[in-house]
Amino acid sequence: MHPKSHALIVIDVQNDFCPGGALAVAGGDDIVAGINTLMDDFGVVVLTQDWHPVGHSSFASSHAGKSPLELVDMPYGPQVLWPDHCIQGTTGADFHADLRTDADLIIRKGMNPAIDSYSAFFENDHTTPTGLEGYLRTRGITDVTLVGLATDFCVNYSAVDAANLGFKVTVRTDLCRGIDFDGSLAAAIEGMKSAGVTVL
Ligand code: VGL
Ligand code: ZN
Repeated sequence: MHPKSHALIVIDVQNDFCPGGALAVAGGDDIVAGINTLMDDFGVVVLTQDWHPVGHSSFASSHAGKSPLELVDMPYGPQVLWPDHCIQGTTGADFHADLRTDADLIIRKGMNPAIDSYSAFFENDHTTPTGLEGYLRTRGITDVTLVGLATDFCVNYSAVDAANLGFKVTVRTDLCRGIDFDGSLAAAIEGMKSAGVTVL
């Protein structure tokens, strides 16, 4: 059992990121049982849920002539375009049916139509907070362990933001799965390590 000051953050274990989903990550469902077991070791568990409105600006379908995995320039910088995924209220946005949801907090992100939000802490403008930092600090959390989907996007951005905010961060890569588009997985591992994240 970890001390009460150490929280588990489970990133986006949702149907659309699992095999058969709109933005399926290979083996995304393989990690569910291990995450459920790991929850027993933590006094504070947070789940995140990617939760986009219809027509979200991160969807290729919202940009004429663009396909998924193409880049567009947004006011906050380059943005990868994705297939429509995790639309609010759809089955694709639901947590994997086997995932334990008896968590302390479920935080939703990606609701702003104009800004994507990979990180559980900030939208992709790196400025607009989700409120998770305040929640963790007021609960006395100093350490966080991250698991979930996808290693190279939402887990990566969340881990780096947490480290930059001063939390002691561990990523359990055995309980994560990546998209690995154009070398993104290796780059993410390097980026997390340089930010001071312990990558296991
Ligand atoms: C994610 C791409 C788009 C993720 C979310 O959870 O890693 N990736 N939206
Ligand atoms: Zn998304």
